[in-house]
Amino acid sequence: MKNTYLKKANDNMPHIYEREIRPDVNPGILQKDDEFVIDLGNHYVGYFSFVMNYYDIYIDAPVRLSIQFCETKRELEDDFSSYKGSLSSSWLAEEIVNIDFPGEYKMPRRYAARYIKIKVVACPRKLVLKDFCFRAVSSADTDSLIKCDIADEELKAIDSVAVNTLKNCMHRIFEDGPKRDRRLWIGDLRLEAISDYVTFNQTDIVRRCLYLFAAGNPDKNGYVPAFVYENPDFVSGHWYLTDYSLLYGATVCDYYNHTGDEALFNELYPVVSAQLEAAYSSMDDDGVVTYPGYGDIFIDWCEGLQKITAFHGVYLYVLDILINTLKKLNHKDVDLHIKRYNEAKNVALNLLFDKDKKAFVNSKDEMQYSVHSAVWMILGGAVEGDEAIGILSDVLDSKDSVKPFTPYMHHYVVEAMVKLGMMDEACSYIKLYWGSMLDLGADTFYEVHVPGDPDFSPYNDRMINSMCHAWSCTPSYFIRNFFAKK
Ligand code: RAM
Repeated sequence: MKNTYLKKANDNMPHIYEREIRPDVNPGILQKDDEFVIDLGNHYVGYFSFVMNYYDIYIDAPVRLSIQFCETKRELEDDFSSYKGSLSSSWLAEEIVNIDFPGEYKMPRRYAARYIKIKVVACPRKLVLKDFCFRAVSSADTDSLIKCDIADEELKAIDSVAVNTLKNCMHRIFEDGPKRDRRLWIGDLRLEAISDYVTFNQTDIVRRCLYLFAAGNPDKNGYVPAFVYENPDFVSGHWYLTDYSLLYGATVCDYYNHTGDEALFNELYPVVSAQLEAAYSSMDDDGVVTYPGYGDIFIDWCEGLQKITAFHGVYLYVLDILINTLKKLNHKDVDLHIKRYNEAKNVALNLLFDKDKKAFVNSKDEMQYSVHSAVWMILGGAVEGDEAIGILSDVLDSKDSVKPFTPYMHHYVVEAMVKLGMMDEACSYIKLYWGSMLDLGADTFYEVHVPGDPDFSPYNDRMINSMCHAWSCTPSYFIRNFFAKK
């Protein structure tokens, strides 16, 4: 089966489009210690080349350059040697290149950058660097971008940065970030896929990604891995994030609901149902979906976040989406899933919800009050209507609640608002949150963004943050579905 999935994944390999960016820059005659910056004019992902020549006297030793690729202007000031983060410093895009002869020099690796800082580290003579070329690559066909009539200028600007973010994360797969980690994660895939449907509408890449996870090695509960690698060859990920595994099911349903491709749904349904089965079998004695004793739950990158309630909400949410999809297909398993949904919803209301406080605060989550719990319970349909609006508004307004950190979690806040019909609030939230990245000059939306705390990083060093990140591209999903003229 694994080989069949892999073969089908490869049958859906997207075409890679290329475009040459030739920045107009003339750094003049260069000598040791000179440095200059190339501005590509926008954020791109691709390959860099240039021509090196001597100025008057032939070089009689190699030329050594330091070349730093920066996604944002702020990174131009970064000294990578001071990096102290928890992820490998090898992600930091800085190269020392030694060039033996005059002529064209093509850098072999792919980079994500708007700015390129070049410093002459060592050279025997005066030299000239010219004909800079950045060969930008993406599997997004920009000619097929769906046109969209957005009257509101602010939303229009946000949509355009969101589209750029998605485009620069589209390659052989939906990468999470072209700078880092460059792999396929379920949580990112889902948000990229729903944004793709209203922008480039390229479904081959979605199919490819769905097959790749189906080919992954499940853990002993049946959960698919949180990520996979596929370049040059497929390797199943070694980390299991159980909320992500469940969201694989939502991604398959979204795909079917968008394309009507019943054959693919039926082919992947066993994998989807295995995720729900895994959650069902890992319930605690109270019927709350919980940690399986190994693996992990993601939800958000917040220090100290308690995740049981939110995870139970994810379970309800995915069951709900699955039930609606199976109903369309008159599928034999509808009743089973409805029964499990109702049981899990009752547990949520009886055990995870404090009726007096009107809040999802409970001992399973050490009485922690978080936006995450409320949002996922609302998305899961545990509470509805005015009651849900009150719960969400209170937790967002409270100075004591744990707030979302990543654009990924902010997406689900907006999704909850939309579900509850809070359209003005959803629109303001998008403008406030994603708009505040535009205020910082963003060409693409960031992996993490905490307004007022520009140095925040889940990895203890801002320099490693990815500044073009898949899970941040969803304003296009909201704007094009709910705020643009149809
Ligand atoms: C980070 C990346 C990725 C995300 C995981 C859980 O490593 O930002 O996009 O899905 O976290």
